[in-house]
Amino acid sequence: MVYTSPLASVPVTNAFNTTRSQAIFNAAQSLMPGGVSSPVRAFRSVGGQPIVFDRVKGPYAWDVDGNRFIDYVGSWGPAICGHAHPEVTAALQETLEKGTSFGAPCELENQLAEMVIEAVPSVEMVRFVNSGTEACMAVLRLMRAFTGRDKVIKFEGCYHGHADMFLVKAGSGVATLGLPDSPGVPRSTTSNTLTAPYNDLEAVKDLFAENQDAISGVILEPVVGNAGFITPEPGFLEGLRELTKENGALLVFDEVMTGFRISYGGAQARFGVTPDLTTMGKVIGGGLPVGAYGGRAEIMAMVAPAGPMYQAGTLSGNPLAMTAGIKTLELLKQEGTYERLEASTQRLILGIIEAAQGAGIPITGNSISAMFGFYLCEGPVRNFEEAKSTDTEIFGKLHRAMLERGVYLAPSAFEAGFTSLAHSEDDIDVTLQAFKESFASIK
Ligand code: HOZ
Repeated sequence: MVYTSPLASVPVTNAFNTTRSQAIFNAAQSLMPGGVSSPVRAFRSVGGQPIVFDRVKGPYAWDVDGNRFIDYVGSWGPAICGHAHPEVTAALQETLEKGTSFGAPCELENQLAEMVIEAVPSVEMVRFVNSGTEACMAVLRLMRAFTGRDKVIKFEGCYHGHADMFLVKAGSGVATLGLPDSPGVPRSTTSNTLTAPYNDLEAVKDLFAENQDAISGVILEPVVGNAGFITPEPGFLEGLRELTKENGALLVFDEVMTGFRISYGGAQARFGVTPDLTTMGKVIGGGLPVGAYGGRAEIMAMVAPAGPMYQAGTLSGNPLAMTAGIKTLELLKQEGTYERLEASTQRLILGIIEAAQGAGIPITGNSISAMFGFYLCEGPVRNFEEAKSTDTEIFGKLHRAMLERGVYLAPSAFEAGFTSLAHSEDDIDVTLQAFKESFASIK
């Protein structure tokens, strides 16, 4: 069967019009489940139909109808230097000439590995994979292999990809769609997954007491980005470090979102708490599919072929992904990067809060470096249960009103927002004006 574009008879227009997006998305329904390759982007929780992207550049995305949006999703995190940064694309073009995948060692892997090891305090050795999900899946096996224990503690609302053992009280799409834990995951698998509320050290203590010598470790997003945006309370990360040590268990930071975003060394460098293992993705791939896990050399020595824990991947460490990662980290390493990101993102979130308050809409929000989020409810929000108080109906209306004003927010009340070095002060001003008008229009 030959694919025929549904756009053949649809004219291109300039005003805010989504005719072409609608035609493409309608056609996608019979081709892919829900019309998408990943659930949240289907707009199910905000209503309406998704915008179908045509191209991205800097802080902007253009849809197939020719509308331009200031983008605060940034491909869900990787685009921290702005989309299609000229230095990244130039480097990619050069590498492309040499081929796309070797399935054999390449020197670029050494280069990116050295950069990651130098930057991230916990990482003495690293293994590259192809996504954050893959990194978390592998790290879980490594936790169990190293400790000889099967159980793991995760937090409600934290998302560590879609591997079986993590689909328990998970964030991201699972939270967005309000799904119960997924069918198809054997009960025998999730019986080893213990959960606690985020920011609740006592609950973790109790789990260790009830499961003595059975818990391989604790995994968490050191700053949560998959249940909206939740920051760790003072002492929480430090407390987990102590508890895991006392109980002979490993501490794992899932820095797929926060790595090279919260600071160059990730959340662990920013908060001064060093886990045993770390997972990464998004930014280190500079917009190409990459994941990585790393940690103490003694633990990483378990990974095949150095050790017996098996994990492999045909496209892992491919030259294109390594190139985009190296260039992106080089750009981020420049003087003043994180100060700039911190200041503009803070101005953004404070402006959003002011706009909501001006319209009499309850709001609580926060930002760290180039990551931000808000809930449409009274704060504080310290865990997923509290996050669920956000008014998802108003959020849906806000999302639509912002789209109409040329701003693309994550189509979910339970996903963090991402800024980039390409977002100018003018872009932030335009965004804040759009928030003001949108809040006023929906109250
Ligand atoms: N899981 C990602 C968000 N945390 C991607 C969602 C999507 O692309 O639909």
